Amino acid sequence: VSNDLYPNASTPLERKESGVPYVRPGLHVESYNDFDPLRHVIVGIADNQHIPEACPASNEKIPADSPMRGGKAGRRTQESIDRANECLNGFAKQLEDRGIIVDRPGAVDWHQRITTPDFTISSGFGVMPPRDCLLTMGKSILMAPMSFRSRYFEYLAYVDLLREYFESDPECLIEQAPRPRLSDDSFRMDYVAAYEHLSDEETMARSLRKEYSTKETDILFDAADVMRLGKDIFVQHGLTTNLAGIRWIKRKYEPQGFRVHTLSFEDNHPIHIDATFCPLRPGLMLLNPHRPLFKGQREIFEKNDWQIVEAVNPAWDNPPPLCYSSTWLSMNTLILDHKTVCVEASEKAQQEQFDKLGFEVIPVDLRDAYAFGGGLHCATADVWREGQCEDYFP
Ligand code: ABU
Repeated sequence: VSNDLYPNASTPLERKESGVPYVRPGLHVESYNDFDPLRHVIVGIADNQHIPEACPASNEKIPADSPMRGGKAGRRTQESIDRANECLNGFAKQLEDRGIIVDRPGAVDWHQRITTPDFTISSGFGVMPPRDCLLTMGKSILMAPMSFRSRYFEYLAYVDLLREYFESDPECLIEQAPRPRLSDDSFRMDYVAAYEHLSDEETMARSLRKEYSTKETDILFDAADVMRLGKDIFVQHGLTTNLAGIRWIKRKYEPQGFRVHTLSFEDNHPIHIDATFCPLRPGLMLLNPHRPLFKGQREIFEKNDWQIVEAVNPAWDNPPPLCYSSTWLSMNTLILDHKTVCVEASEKAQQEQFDKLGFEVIPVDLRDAYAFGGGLHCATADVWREGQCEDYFP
């Protein structure tokens, strides 16, 4: 892959040429939540990003009137890639200036058509956002079985980095969830065909009945549907995570002492929990007021004296052009420790809310990278946070 296409990617050539995975003394992999002191993180890159053709899973997420649904497939403009990288690199620098180690994903040629025995699609997606692909659970990092066909090979961008982590930290384990097939049998194709003609009320009714394009044929989840709170893991059932995925997470992690809970929200496009219900520090959650929790699902938090506060409205009425996410990326923040939070620079009301909640707020210019896969939490994946696996819900 040409380095010119991936100026921000990691894995310098000399590491590869030596043929020996690079060992980084002192490197540590461990994280149990999203709020303990952050020491090491991966930040995504926008290099060579494409808008793939819509696929059965992405179709449900792309707004009916969006140009991404049809004609816009292809490489994003160089101008937009450069601007997104300016934002992502600035964010990485702000983290490094605070002593946090930052890694970037590696280069994979996303321009190529992807073909497996089960499907074919115009291109890959890119290497934003790492949060969807990588699930750091304690001392292991798991590559998630994602449902968008364009993201089938996204894990390749992390293989070299993860190999380094494995060689550098003798306790680190690298894992891969079962690979899905993503054939037409994996999806309700009638639903896919009908989707763009459905009203918001109809999509909401389907969502409340838990009917999504994804069937239960494959084991599917995005790592960003998983919220880690020490011994408790909360997983959102929705567009990108099916019940088989949640059962797999249960069977994998419960024998290790974790407790896995399913969460559902009144949301007509439930995708990724990190703009819906976000842990801020022990005892405090931020809830999207437009996506209330299903009845009975607040109890575990309230019984354990956790406060749930509603997020203030986003600053913007619409997401930026060619963006897959909603305006609620306003609450998609990166917490650096129990008192410090990175918030998008234009989200003044969200910054004020954090200020009142007792946080030092670090504004980060990231809106022009939103279209590449999300906000500050989406754009990152934990490698190491200090702290242990606490029991917050005894
Ligand atoms: N990846 C987070 C997107 C959530 C949202 O669109 O609200």
